[in-house]
Amino acid sequence: MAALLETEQENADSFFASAPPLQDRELITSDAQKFVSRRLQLEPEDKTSNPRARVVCVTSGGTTVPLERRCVRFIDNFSSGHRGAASTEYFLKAGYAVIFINRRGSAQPFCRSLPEDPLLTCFEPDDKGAIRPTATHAATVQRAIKEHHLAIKAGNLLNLQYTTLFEYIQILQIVSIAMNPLRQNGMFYLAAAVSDFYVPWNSMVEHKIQSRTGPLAMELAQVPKMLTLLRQLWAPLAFCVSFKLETDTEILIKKAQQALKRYRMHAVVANELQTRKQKVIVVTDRGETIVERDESHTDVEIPLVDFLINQQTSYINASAE
Ligand code: PAZ
Repeated sequence: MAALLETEQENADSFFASAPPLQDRELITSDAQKFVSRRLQLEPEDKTSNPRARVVCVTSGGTTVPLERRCVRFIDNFSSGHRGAASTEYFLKAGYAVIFINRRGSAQPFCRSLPEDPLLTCFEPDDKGAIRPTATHAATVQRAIKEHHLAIKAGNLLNLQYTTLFEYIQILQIVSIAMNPLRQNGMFYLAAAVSDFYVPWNSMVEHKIQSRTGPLAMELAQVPKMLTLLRQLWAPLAFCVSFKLETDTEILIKKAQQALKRYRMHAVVANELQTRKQKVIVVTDRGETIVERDESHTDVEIPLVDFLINQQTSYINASAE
């Protein structure tokens, strides 16, 4: 295990050394640290069962892998961000503070029921030219704006955005290290779809790849296994949940079990592309639990978040013994 960690550390070091510097690095670091320290200062009476002492980092959306430094073309990973946005709402409802690391332009908490182009669809000018929500959307718009502002104002929601794989991994590292002092009260809920392969920055061409040179052959490097570093170095005591998406149901559970073991996750949420909104299977070292949305067709994230909160409570209680 020590040798594996050393290799992953070396891979990660060369990834970070060659990655383009993260814009606003200092600001993101201080925002994450301040956000966490507010929770650490809460000092609730019973830290073991009080969700208000807890912070969850929800990752959401898909990372891009640029093919050129002045990026015109990129490889993308599928994720609408719905899972992450919905889960953020339910964690907030349960009393958690949420650091929401999400892909720019992907689904946002409280906005899921708004149409795709909310600014143009949900608002209209009145007789005097003032802009107001349309009658059809007024209630939804008001609820979305009110709940979002409430969460931000109360210091319960921190929104950090990425586009590229380089940004995602650097932000995740900053947030993980900032969350380390929370110990077992930290949770990682890693629903983002993260690329397994990338073009290292130091071997990437500067300008747009030209098509006149014929077919394009590229070698992609493997992304270092950041989950190993998160679990063993960045925030080793936090409760850690990763996600496994497959399109072939035959291999889904096996892959999730492998991830559970390899990265020492506390839970792996297995889901299949077509049915991901109806059903997920949570794999832990105690076996598999099917979690489905109920007959009223509410979000599957309601029972999923609930299940994971209970798992974290058991983990905290067991650590306190
Ligand atoms: O974002 P979304 O709601 O469209 O989909 C969620 C998901 C399928 C991306 C997520 O549940 C997931 O499985 N993420 C990890 C993907 C992976 O295996 O890399």
